[in-house]
Amino acid sequence: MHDLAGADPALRFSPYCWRTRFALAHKGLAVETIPWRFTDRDAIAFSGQYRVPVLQDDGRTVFDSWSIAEYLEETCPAPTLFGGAVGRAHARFVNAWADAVLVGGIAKLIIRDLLDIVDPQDRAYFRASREARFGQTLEEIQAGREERVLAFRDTLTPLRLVLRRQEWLGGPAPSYADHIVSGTFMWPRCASAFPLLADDDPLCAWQERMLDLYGGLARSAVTVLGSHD
Ligand SMILES: N[C@@H](CCC(=O)N[C@@H](CS)C(=O)NCC(=O)O)C(=O)O
Repeated sequence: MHDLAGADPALRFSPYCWRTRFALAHKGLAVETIPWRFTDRDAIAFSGQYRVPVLQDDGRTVFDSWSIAEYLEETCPAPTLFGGAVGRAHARFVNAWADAVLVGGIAKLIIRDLLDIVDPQDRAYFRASREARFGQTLEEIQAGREERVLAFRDTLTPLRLVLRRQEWLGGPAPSYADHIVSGTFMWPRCASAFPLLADDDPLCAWQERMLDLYGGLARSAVTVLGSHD
């Protein structure tokens, strides 16, 4: 699997690659991750597009974290990621919500921090592509985050309401819905020192449970603050 890495090849911070890492671990599948940088376009040209994750399995190439989750569910049905067709449909909503609300919200809080951890070969591309997308400099986008983070935290209320009633978004056991949201939170956890959640946020308990899953896969991830172990 090609996996986005920073200047430190051990620093893996893509929200989409983390969704796939969790999904593979859920299935009990071992994976070799290949560090990839934004400007390593040639390295994944075989997939016909230029975004990671890209999974190669048994001669097949699958890209896009959602498509990879569906591929894994098809090729390796148990333990299930979705819990059936209805669960898959609901997870599709969670995926869309995470991409639109969560990724967008987090980006505006940490985007300048990302410049400090991307590989030097990626810096000019990262700044130019993101500034073109947002129509502002990275510094302008991130400015005022100490106040703005409060409104971001409000957007997480649906998660708190669900997790007040059940241990996982998947109900009694983690499902791909948990991987989507937790994978997205791995992005700021690994790439930025900015505290996204307040210490007393009830979401922290769920996040701690996610960090412990799969032999502490996420807890042992390298972050800008070093290993959290
Ligand atoms: N919808 C895709 C999005 C993948 C994506 O945007 N990946 C980012 C890394 S987090 C990427 O490869 N970006 C390439 C670029 O910005 O040039 C998925 O779910 O996998």
